Amino acid sequence: MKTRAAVAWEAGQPLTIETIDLDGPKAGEVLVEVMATGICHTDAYTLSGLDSEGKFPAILGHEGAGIVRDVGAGVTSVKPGDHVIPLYTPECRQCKSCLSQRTNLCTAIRATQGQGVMPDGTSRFRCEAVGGTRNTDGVIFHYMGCSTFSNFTVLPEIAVAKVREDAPFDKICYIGCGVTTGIGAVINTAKVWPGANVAVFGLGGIGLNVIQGARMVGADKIVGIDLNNDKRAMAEKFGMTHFINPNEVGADKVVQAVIDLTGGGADFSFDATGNVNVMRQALECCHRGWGESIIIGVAEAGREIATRPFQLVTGRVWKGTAFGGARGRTDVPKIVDWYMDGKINIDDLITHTMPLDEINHGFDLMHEGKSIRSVVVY
Ligand code: NAD
Ligand code: AHE
Ligand code: ZN
Repeated sequence: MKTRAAVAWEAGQPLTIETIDLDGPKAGEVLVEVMATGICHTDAYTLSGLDSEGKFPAILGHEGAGIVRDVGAGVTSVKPGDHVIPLYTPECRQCKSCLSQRTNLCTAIRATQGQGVMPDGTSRFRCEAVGGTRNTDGVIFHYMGCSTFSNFTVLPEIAVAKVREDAPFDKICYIGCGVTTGIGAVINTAKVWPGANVAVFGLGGIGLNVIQGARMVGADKIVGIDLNNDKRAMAEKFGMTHFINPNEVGADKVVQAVIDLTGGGADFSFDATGNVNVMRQALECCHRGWGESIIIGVAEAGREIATRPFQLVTGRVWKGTAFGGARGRTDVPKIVDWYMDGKINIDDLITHTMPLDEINHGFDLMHEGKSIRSVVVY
């Protein structure tokens, strides 16, 4: 079939809207009509060319919601008409990782996903006409197993979460990454306790969901740190109690500022910037003896984190989280319920919506710090 998609032909270039060819679902796969997709900073990171797994040409996008339109042989858990959220962290329930119940990092299809292809090693996307002038064989790669910047996409059955049908696509698409990552980091990874003091570095689409999660579990002080003062009002609305701008207090004073505000250091801190220097600050502002710092941000290829081992010797803990530790097919439908029951706020974080043709504007708004989440509605 034909579908419209925003194609990333090469690193650092704007996406272009193309009509491309999409093969139907093979065994164990489903065809999904994407109804809406958010634009996450990770899409911008890969487009920048600094993702070690970034492949071009590709169809980016991993924060979507849509409707199953067709299923391949052997698919049993969803059927045409079902509403689903694509999962860049699938849940096969059979691999060593899934069975361990110790991680959400399902390994069933991770290798091919990182290579931009489906589990059989091939892509379902082609763009013969334009491809002839831009690449040799017309193949376009998948991205994070999702490619939600295409109106129609094909996913493995284990990479879709079936969700209720009364939930609006243009809001619940955000649960496909940002909402689940931020809230899940608090609940699943850190297990923040009521009364804990929390520091959140980066008040964007992920960090604000960390703040929302921290408030949900009854955190006491919630300190937000961002270079952009315009993020402050939204963060306060979501539960931030104190704000630090490193440009105003001095980057070298941020750690002490958090320690002072929290009476000795944060019980939990979160990096939602992707900056390795910030990750160090996030660790070192944690309370001696028990403070835990959770890395959410994705850093460019080649970047490394550093700290004095003494920071860990004296009891601080450094952890990371992918998709907030959530098991997609199990947890995502519950998070959709939380939204529909008014337990979490998504609407206010979606500051912009736009048609696919204006997707590059969504990236611009993110880079300019003017949006929290932009959502493309097909
Ligand atoms: P965003 O652009 O919406 O927000 C980033 C925020 O960080 C902005 O408000 C920006 O002003 C702030 N910031 C940048 N540099 C800073 C600094 N030095 N000090 C303080 N604040 C700073 O991005 P997002 O969509 O919220 O994503 C945040 C990060 O999380 C990205 O690195 C993204 O790739 C990553 N991410 C990880 C996962 C995961 O599963 N681990 C999931 C989604 C996103
Ligand atoms: N390809 C990147 C990895 C980027 C990364 O860490 N991605 C997160 C999700 S970010 C969503 O916005 C993730 O799920 N990581 C676990 C995994 O298996 O990829 C790189 O840096 O090489
Ligand atoms: Zn994301």
